[in-house]
Amino acid sequence: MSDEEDDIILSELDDEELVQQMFDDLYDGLKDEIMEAVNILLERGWAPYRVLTEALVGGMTIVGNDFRDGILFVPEVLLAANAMKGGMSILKPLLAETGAPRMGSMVIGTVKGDIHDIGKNLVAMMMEGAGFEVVDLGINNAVDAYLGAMAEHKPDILGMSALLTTTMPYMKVVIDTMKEQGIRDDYIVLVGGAPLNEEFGKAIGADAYCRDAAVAVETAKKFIARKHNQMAAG
Ligand code: B12
Repeated sequence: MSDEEDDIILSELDDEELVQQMFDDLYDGLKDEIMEAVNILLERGWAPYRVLTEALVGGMTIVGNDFRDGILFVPEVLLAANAMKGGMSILKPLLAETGAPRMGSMVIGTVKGDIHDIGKNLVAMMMEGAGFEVVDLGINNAVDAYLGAMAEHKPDILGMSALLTTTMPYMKVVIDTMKEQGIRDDYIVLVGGAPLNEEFGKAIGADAYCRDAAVAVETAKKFIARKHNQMAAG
C-alpha cells in the first residue's frame, strides 16, 4: 500500500467519495475499513438499508464482475466476502430492530454442494427486519436438513438459495421430496440466487422466484396475506 493510500481518512470524505472508497476497500477485502465506513454512513443519517444496497451490495457487484471475468480469484473474493460480512454484522441488528409486527416464520438455507451465503444472509436479515422469525440452516443443505427443520419449526415459508448452475437443480429435489411426502402445499416455497429466474422457479414447482431481498420480503408478505385470507374464508 502506498503512503498516499495510508493517508485516507474515511470520515473526511464526502458521501459519494466514501462510497467509492468502500467499493475499493471491499474489493481489497479490508474488513476494518468497511466496518468503519458503515458506521460513518450511519452516523451521517443513512438508513441501514441504503448502506446495505448502495455501498455493500454495490461493491460486491464489482467484485462479482471481476471474478466472472477472471480478474479476481477465489481467495480475493473470500476476503471481499469477509469484509462484506463485517459490514453486514453492524447492519443486521438495525435492520431487525424495526419493531415490525410478527408476520410469520421462515426456514432458509443454501442447497447441497453450494457454499455461497451472502445473499441468503441478506434475505434472512431483511426478513427479520420485516417481522419474520427466521431459522437459518446455513450452507450445503441436503433434503433431510430442510425436511427436519420444517418438521421441527413448522415455518410458513421455506427459502432455498443457490448460486451455481450446478446446484440450482437440487431445489427441485427438495420440492419433489416434499410432494412425495404430501407436505408441499403446507409451505410457501421461495427460491433465489443469481443464476435463477422466474421461469426456473415455476419449472421446479416453487411458489415464487425472488430477484433480491427486498422482493423476497414483499413476496413473502403477499403470500402470507393470501394464506390468512384463505384461512379466514375456509
Ligand atoms: C462471493 C462469491 C463467492 C465466494 C462465496 C463467499 C460466501 N460466503 O458466500 C467464494 C469465493 C467462496 C465463491 C466460491 C465459488 N464460486 Co462464487 N461467487 C461469488 C460472487 C462473486 C458473489 C455472490 C454474492 O455474494 N453476491 C451478492 C449477493 C448479495 O447477491 P446474491 O447472492 O445473488 O443474493 C441476492 C439474490 O440472488 C437473492 N437471493 C439469494 N438467495 C436467495 C434465497 C431466497 C430464498 C430468496 C427469496 C432470494 C435469494 O437475494 C439476495 C439479496 O438481494 C458470485 C458472482 C455473482 N455475480 O453472483 C460468484 C459466482 C456465483 N461464483 C461462481 C463460481 C464458479 C464459484 C466456484 C465454483 C469457484 C471455484 N472455481 O471454486 C466456487 C464454488 C464453491 C461452492 N461449492 O459453492 C460463479 C457461478 C457460475 C455458475 N454459472 O454457476 C459466479 C456467478 C461467478 C462467475 N461469474 O463466474 N464464490
